[in-house]
Amino acid sequence: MASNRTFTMIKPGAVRNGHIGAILAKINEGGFRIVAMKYTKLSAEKAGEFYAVHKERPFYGELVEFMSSGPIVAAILEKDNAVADFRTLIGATNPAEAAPGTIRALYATSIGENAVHGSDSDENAAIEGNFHFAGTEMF
Ligand code: FUP
Repeated sequence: MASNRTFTMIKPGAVRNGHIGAILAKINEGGFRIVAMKYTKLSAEKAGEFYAVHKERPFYGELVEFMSSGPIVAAILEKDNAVADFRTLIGATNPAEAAPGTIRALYATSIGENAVHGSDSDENAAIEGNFHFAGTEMF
């Protein structure tokens, strides 16, 4: 059975470009309930840890640098079928391929700076949520 939680980050580029409010509105309109949320900044070490699965990829260094370049909004979101429905809401990794109206189509500037993160599985949603939040910060 699909879990009802996913994890997201509004990435530094979208924060810098003033899109926090608009992205939260899309999340709200998409029917997601906020379980946990914080405005924070990843150190390079923490960003590297979060994206460790991509360690061998050519874009890893740039990804870590970008993700630690400024503040982010991290959140756990709840909805039936949360992981899949959130990935539909955000669109393809490459904004040039993202469906019209999706968060990445609207607010991402490139594949590397693609506005938001969305967990790709129930297992990763739980791991990523626990990476950023203590149980006492989830409501
Ligand atoms: P997604 O699940 O859509 O966030 O995409 P991935 O897990 O494949 O990629 C994670 C992040 O790595 C992306 F958000 C941006 C970065 N990335 C690149 O910079 N170039 C690529 O070709 C693929 C991913």
